[in-house]
Amino acid sequence: MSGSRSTNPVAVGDRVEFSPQTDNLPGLIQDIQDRSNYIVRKATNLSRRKHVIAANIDQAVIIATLNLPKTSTGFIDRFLVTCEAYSIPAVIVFNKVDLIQTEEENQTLHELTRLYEDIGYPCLHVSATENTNLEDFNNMLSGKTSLLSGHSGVGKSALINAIEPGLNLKVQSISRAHQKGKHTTTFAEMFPLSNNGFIIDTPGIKEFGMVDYEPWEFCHYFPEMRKYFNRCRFDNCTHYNEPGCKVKEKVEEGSISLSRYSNYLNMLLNIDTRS
Ligand SMILES: Nc1nc2c(ncn2[C@@H]2O[C@H](COP(=O)(O)OP(=O)(O)OP(=O)(O)O)[C@@H](O)[C@H]2O)c(=O)[nH]1
Ligand SMILES: [Mg+2]
Ligand SMILES: [Zn+2]
Repeated sequence: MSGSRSTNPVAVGDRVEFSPQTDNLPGLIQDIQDRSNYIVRKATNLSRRKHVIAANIDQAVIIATLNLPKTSTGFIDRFLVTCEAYSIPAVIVFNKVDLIQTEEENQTLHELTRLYEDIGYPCLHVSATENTNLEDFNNMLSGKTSLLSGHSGVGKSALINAIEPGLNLKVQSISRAHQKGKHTTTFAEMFPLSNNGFIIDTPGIKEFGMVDYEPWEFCHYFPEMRKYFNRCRFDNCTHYNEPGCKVKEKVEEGSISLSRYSNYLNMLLNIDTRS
C-alpha cells in the first residue's frame, strides 16, 4: 500500500480476502476489494492524506433530537450535504420523542419531518427508552450496512441496544447524559444485526471531510435546488447575490425552505473563506 493517499489501508466496512492463521503465523489480509463508496476524515497533519472512516455504506442514518441535546438544522443539513457528496442515501431518525411535551415542540417535529420528507429524505420518530416505532427502525436497517451518526448523547448506542440487546453497547450514564459533547463511542465500529444488517456506530460526524467542489457546483448537494441548476441567468450562479437567480426566486416564493437556503449560504460562504 505504499503511495497510498490514505492514512489507513483498511477501514471499517471493507471487504477483504483473508488467509486465516496457520501454524504460528498470524492471519493475513491478502487483498481489499474495490469500495462502492467511502467517507473520509481529513488527516490532522498538514499532509493531504485522508483517513477513511468507513466503506461500502448502503445508507447513512442521522439520529437527531429536539432536546437533550438539540440537533440544529445546520448540523442536519451539513450531514445531508456530506451524504449527497458521497452518494450515500440518507435517512433521519428523530429519537427521544418521549421527551416532547409542548404543542410547539410537537409542531417543530412535524414541520421538520415534512421539510425533509418533501426533499426526499425518509424520517422516523422513535424512542429508545419507550420502545416507540423501534420495529420501523429495525426494518429500516434490515439487510443493509448503515452508518449511524449524530451528536454525542442523542442515543445512537441506546437505539442499537434496543433492537439488538445482545450487543450491550455502552450508553452514557444519566448523570452524564445532559452534558453535551462527551463522546462515549470513540471510534467507528461495525456490528452485525440479527436482521442481516450491519451497523457502523461512529463518534459524531463533525470531522467528516468534504470532497472538493467549485462554489457553483455546491447546490448539487441540495436536491431541491439541484433541479433549478442551469435555470438562473448565469451558468455559474452560486444563488447568493446574482441577479436573475431562479433559486432565490423559489426561496422567496416559499417552495425552497428558508432554513435550508440559509444553511446552504453558510456552508457556501465558509468555502469561500477557506484557504
Ligand atoms: N428519554 C430518552 N432518553 C434516551 C433515549 N435514547 C437514549 N436516551 C438516553 O440518552 C443518553 C445518551 O445515550 P447514548 O446511547 O449513550 O448516546 P450516543 O448517541 O451513543 O452518544 P455517544 O456514544 O457519546 O456518541 C443515555 O442516558 C440514554 O439513556 C430516548 O429515546 N429517550
Ligand atoms: Mg454511543
Ligand atoms: Zn442562482
